[in-house]
Amino acid sequence: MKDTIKGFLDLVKERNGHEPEFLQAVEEVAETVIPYIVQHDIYYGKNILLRMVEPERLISFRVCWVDDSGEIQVNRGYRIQMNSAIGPYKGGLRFHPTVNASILKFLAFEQVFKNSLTTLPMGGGKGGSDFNPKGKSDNEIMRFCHAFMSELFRHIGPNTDIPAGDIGVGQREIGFLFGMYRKMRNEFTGVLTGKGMTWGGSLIRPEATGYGTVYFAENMLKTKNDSFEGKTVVISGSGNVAQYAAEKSLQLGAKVVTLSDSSGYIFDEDGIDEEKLKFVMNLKNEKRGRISEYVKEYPNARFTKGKTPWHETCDIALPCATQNELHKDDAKALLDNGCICVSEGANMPSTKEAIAAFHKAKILFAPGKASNAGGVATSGLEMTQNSLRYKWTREEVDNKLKDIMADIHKSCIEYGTEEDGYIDYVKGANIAGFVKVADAMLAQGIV
Ligand code: NDP
Ligand code: 2IT
Repeated sequence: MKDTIKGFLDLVKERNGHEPEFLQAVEEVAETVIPYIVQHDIYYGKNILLRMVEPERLISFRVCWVDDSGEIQVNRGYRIQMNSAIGPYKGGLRFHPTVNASILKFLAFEQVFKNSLTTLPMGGGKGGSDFNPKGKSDNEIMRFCHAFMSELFRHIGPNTDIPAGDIGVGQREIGFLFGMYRKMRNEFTGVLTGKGMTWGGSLIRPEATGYGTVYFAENMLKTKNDSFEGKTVVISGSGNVAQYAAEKSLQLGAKVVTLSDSSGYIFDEDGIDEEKLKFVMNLKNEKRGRISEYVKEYPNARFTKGKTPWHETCDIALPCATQNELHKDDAKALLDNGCICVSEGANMPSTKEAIAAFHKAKILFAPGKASNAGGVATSGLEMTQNSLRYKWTREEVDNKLKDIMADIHKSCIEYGTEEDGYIDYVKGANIAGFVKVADAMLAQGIV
């Protein structure tokens, strides 16, 4: 088995040797899925995984725009159309200076499995740009988004590829992107998700990723007859996912003690309650400030510069910032301090070594492709409402989200339960996600 996995990974490395994040995501899937393929004749010998690691299409384009000082700026735009066997490409857009083909291919690859897990008919894709939104004026953001969409529009559509938000892309950016798409096509369609409530957006979509991450953790805790009530929660990030993961944790009776951004983290021993969270939402979403400003408003809290929050004591950890933000020594600190549950809100936040440590200690650990799937699932529900030209209530969407997270949890149990009863959610999510896409690919032949 080891040789088969190594042979496959050697081939993938040969083709993608300069893409570390992509290789990391593929390796995790290969290690759990190849043993399953070998045991199942219908998948064996058909190079299905080899087909799945090659994007169906990789689009890279120039984005030129003029900044407020009149200077011409040039950025790189991408869309990775990874797999459309079970539905149109679906996945977010990331605007961040670190964006490159490796990061977007890892995200697109993960998205294929995640979207399959949601139970909805969505293929996988991802895109974005190395554009840095930090410090840009609203007008600069608008000009960049318009320039970006003036090329992307020819590659996407409501039945082809439906982008959404990710790091650096929220409702403001989706608005500017949607405006240019509508103008170029002269069509009002559900081509993007995460839209505003008066122009085709779905209730609960802004909350969905964070809420879903907590719903998934709730499902995991239930297997141990446990809950969020009275638990201490450590959260990284302070963007969309982190904010709503915090909100739902509070609603379920937990105490949230940290939030972070790329400059450091804040620790509030008294707990970040609803009022304090409102302050954070205003600070990050309206004022576009830094998390360190929290301690000016709440002097009992402390700010630790340049560090992540994993060495603070907690019962539950929710990494909600970015990839590879939780390393082996962080995992060790969490375990030493008694953490019993880690639910990933971000994509691939835990390194391979950190996951191995969680598995060895047999704590509850959910990989992002299962636990953060509530965001894209609710995007799927937004697409359904757009097609129906109808709008569900908050309760309707929230109940569907809860059901989807429970279904994903069930799939992980089905494919990930070990002989001793421990649930390996990584294995469960990878195999369950794989089976649906592989079956569709087999049915459709070699295309
Ligand atoms: P936002 O842009 O709203 O927030 C991102 C947060 O993470 C900010 O606090 C940001 O800090 C921090 N962050 C970003 N990059 C880094 C970095 N390199 N090091 C440390 N901190 C960093 O993004 P989202 O909340 O939407 O996304 C967060 C994560 O969740 C990502 O991994 C994304 O892929 C994933 N995700 C998002 C979904 C969604 O629906 N939005 C769905 C599923 C997953 P700073 O402001 O300093 O950059
Ligand atoms: O990583 C993700 O799942 C997202 N950024 C959300 C994608 C979407 O299409 O809603």
